[in-house]
Amino acid sequence: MIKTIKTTPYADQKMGTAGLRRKSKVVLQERYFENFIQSIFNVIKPEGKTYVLGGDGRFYNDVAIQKFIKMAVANGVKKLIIGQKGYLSTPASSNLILKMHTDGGFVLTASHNPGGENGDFGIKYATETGGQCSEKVSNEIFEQTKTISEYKICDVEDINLSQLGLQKLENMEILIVDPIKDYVEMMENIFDFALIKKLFASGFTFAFDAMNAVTGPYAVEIFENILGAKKGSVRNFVPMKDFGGLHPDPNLVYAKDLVATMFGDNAPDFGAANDGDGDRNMILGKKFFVTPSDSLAILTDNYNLIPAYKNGIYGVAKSMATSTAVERVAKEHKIGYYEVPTGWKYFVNLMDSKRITFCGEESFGTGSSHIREKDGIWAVLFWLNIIAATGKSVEQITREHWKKYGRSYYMRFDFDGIATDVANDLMKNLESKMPLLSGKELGSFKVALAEVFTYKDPVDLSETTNGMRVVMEDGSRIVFRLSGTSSSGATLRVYLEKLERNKLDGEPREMVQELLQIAMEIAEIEKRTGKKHADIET
Ligand code: G16
Repeated sequence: MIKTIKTTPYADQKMGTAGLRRKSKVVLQERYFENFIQSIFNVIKPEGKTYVLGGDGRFYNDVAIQKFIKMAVANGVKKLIIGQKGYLSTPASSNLILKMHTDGGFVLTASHNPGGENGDFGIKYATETGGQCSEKVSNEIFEQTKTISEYKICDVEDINLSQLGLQKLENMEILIVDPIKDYVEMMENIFDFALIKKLFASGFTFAFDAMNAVTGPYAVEIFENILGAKKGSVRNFVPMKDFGGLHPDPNLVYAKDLVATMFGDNAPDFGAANDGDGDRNMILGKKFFVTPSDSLAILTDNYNLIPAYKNGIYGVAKSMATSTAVERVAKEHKIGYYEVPTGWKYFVNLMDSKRITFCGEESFGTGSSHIREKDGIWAVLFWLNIIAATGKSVEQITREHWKKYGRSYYMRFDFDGIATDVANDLMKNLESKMPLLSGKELGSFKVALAEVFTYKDPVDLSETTNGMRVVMEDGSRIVFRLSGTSSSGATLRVYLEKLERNKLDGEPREMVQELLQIAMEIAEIEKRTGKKHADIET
């Protein structure tokens, strides 16, 4: 039976860089989840449409997914395609949206943010493109959340999400699918699995940390069962509601155990980690870390080693904050090159219009037009394919790359938990200084360009401003941005890039120290936030 329930709005349901992300306790408030889903439905008019649905298994996924199903049927959805037991990684969901030609999809995840009752919960909404909705649509949804007065829900028993196959709920079809099968097939069609199998058969050692999140089952199937990596190569492979207490963000700070393995005695040849919903990746060699910016540049430089790309790629794009390493590769290969605001959604039009094939971000996201999301396992397979084809180690590949293209020493400094008004004032102040910085000498640098970054999408011509950049004459850069994925308060991100053509063996922290000092001063970080140091350095 369909019920219409009266509700009152919540004021804080504006989507950030990737959907809505809030503390679990906020989402647990009565009607909070329902209000948000109904607001989306009011905008996208789901009657007679088909959607993909899944989640990363975090706390509240099981409750929220049942609510979603009952609201979908009450709102006239024709069909839901759901990952078995409610699991789907973000890339697997994007693949299903495209492969099954659905009208869009929903992933219940707060991505790399921690989970559990005291962690975060979130909702990513993708359109029929397989990528997240545009800013225009997310603004329309936000407007709905401000005035919502009722939502529709069907009063029925919970649905059995374990049983594969088709079932019917009132007039809606529910297809429960294996969350892994289609994803594996896609990967087999991109990479040279036979060659990677040979690599593992030759004794190549590997460690993959799924961080107790959704990629565990995908990674066990692909790396151990199909490609033959030694059993036990994949760790933390059982998805848990609170990720076993881990912060499922694959970087040097949060993937501590893996980093210890890779920098310890008897380190495996290759190490990698993925995040909560499987779209981010970190790449490590024996006692060696590859920055996501370098990883994007190296993958792009080696596209011809991969079966799916060997006949050529359209071009490549990066978020503005990502280092310029890939720009040099694009120039060398004479392929298209684009710089977009932070947020994977800005790559979608470039992929759909065949301007780019690859894209990536400093925040551990790399991907291609095989789907419209970043893809953690794809990046790992790409590296394995390069290693299998060249016989070179991660370190060797990266060092040879620096030798050819120069090295962008790159680090990100995060200042967390700043009061929102303090962070906004800091950015406003910085913005007013931008025009005054051009041509100025700052320490040993001379500023070539200082500006608010504005992007005009070449397809829909929409304009977005996001962050500020100070570019030095030698190519080094300082970028300032506020995070769009914090679940409370504000996080100031300061991205530093020191370009070196000859000094290739420096310590990244030392190499960016002067830029850090300059950034702290021009943004008045200590004076405004009371923070002498960043909370997180990656
Ligand atoms: C999301 C987006 C990414 C983006 C990141 C930025 O990542 O999907 O495209 O780079 O947010 O985060 P912030 O605004 O905090 O710097 P994810 O992995 O959380 O979906």
